[in-house]
Amino acid sequence: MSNEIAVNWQQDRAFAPSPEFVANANANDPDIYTRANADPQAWWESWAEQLDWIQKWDTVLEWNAPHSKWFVGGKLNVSANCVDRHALGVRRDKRAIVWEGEPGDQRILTFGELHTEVQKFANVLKGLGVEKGERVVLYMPMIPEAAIAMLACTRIGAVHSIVFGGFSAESLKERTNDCGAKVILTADGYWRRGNIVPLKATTDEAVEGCPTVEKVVVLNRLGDKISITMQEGRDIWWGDLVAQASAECTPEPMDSEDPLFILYTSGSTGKPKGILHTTSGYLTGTMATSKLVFDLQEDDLYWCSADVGWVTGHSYVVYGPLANGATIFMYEGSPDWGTEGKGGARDRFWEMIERHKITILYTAPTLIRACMKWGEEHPNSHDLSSLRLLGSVGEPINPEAWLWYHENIGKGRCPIVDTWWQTETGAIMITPLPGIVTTKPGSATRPFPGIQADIVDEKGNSLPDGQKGILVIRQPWPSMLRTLWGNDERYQQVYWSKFEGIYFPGDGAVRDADGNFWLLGRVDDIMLVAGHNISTMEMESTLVEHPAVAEAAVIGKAHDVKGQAPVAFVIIREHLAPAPGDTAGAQKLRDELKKWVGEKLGAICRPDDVILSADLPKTRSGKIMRRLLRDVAEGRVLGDTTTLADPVVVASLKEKYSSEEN
Ligand code: 6R9
Repeated sequence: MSNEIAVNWQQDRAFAPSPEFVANANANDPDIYTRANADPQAWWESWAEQLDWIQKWDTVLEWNAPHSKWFVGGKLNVSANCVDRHALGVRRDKRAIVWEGEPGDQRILTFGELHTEVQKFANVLKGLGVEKGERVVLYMPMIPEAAIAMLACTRIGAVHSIVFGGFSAESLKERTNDCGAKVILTADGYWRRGNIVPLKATTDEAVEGCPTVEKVVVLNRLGDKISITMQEGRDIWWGDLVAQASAECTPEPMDSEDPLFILYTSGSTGKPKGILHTTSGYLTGTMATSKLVFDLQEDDLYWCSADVGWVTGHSYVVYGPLANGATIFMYEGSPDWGTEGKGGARDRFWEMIERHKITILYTAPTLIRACMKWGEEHPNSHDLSSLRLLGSVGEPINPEAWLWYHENIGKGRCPIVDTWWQTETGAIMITPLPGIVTTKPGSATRPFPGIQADIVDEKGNSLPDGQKGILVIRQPWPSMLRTLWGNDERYQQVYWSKFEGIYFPGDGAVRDADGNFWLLGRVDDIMLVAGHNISTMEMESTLVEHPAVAEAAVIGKAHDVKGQAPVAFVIIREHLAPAPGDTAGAQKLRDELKKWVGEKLGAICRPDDVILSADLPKTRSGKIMRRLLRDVAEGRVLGDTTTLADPVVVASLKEKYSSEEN
């Protein structure tokens, strides 16, 4: 790849942790890195020792690339580690879950109460005939029962597979059939931006085509706000089952390598991949990273805003924090909806942080950029002084968005942990430890202790600092995926065939002279313009540095001479956007942005086209889908749009593209 170093990852702005933060941090000794990396197996073993085991392991790791087994011979139960050991100890009356619904309704569950609910629901599952190793699909809103059901599955050794509640009947059907689930857990519906999302109706449509499904359990979330049909013999009310269930259920002793859950991620092509995680390695990895990366302390109120339908919701809403006995905050709805049905409120997050005194916020760049677009008056009208740590995940965070987050939400006081990882990695892989690492806006900084990340060229040779290349992980780690459900061949081909015995995550990266990693986006998204590798990330970040730009997506479109030509789709901050119909103003802004990029990154990066857009096509977890933007720019029929949050966005961009092309 090209040797050029662009401005964005040469940021000289650096933020060292404050002495006050360092003094109380769970990790504040830099030697932790040296010790962990000198003997990663001993390091992971020291974390596994902090779990409650029914039977201890004999061997830490068996590695027959690309298959790993961790803590071999050990037995334990995930729900016992996330709930029982707290409920039966000093945390019985400590809050485990603080929940708020979109309309403003609230619930609190202590560890003691969670213990009861999990056992009851575990008995419900048993009563439905679910046995160890069998699959249960969850198609649920962000309500405490989602966490209860996950933990109940783990208690009896059932394998859960969560399908995000915003997915279609077709997606639900495909995933349910792929894992062969016996039971689907759902709700009548839930609230989203004041609208009802009719989960049960969608489930009915899906289950028509799901021969393995015997029972559908339906939670009453909306009461008389929705009418649903219950199919005799198949559909049962959640509440009725729980009312009859015993509150005692002994946790099933699970083998370290017994399957814990399957989570489907959409590949850029082909059908979704069923990522399989197993019991002890996953729990060890999520517990360790939660404790050190989020610096969880006994009195924290920790909020990870991800939905449980994504891996972030698995690892950092439920398993990691609860394994540490932390109090988690959960919110059902959208960030621009007020309590009591007040629409258009763009301060809901900040209002809840103030009201609940939330101390840690872990969210995604897409949310931060939306808030930048909406303006700082929203966070500024709230007291955010309870916050002490901020996190980011899901996409590279542009330096400008990082600084906005730091100044407007963290008030310059809270460390930011930009955490790079994947559904496949199970736990955070590259991240600052907030009490040790000096952060730089836009860099995920260092591999977590015990993780051997490197940057290589196409042939797999390590690259020196400052050279853009391909991110790889050289050694196995406990929370790594074990295979793709029912398709080990695809597992080997996707992750292990590019470089023999080395994990290939599919992201580009570069390391700076201080050893910090800068993620450059998916390797498929990196452009080759006139022989130069240009990352979408560096161009997008340069655009976001312009005062008028809140968000940008850059793609390379086929070009006769250059190979690829950069095309930028940008969202303008609302108060600086040209008025509708002001074509001269829009043209001026487009020219200015082209010039801006050309001056900052060099003429080669100057976009051929700049499209001013109200929105960008995103997956439902908020990642920009550049593949579809390439289809738009190259005038192709749009590829698969089923995972889009809002298909209208890309359709209207397609229309706009031809009129604004220049
Ligand atoms: C946790 C999650 C994984 C892909 C990953 C990368 C991108 C996630 C990032 C990041 C740069 C970060 N990604 N976090 N890129 N910096 N902090 O998002 O899992 O949905 O499987 O996506 O997301 O491209 O490969 P998943």
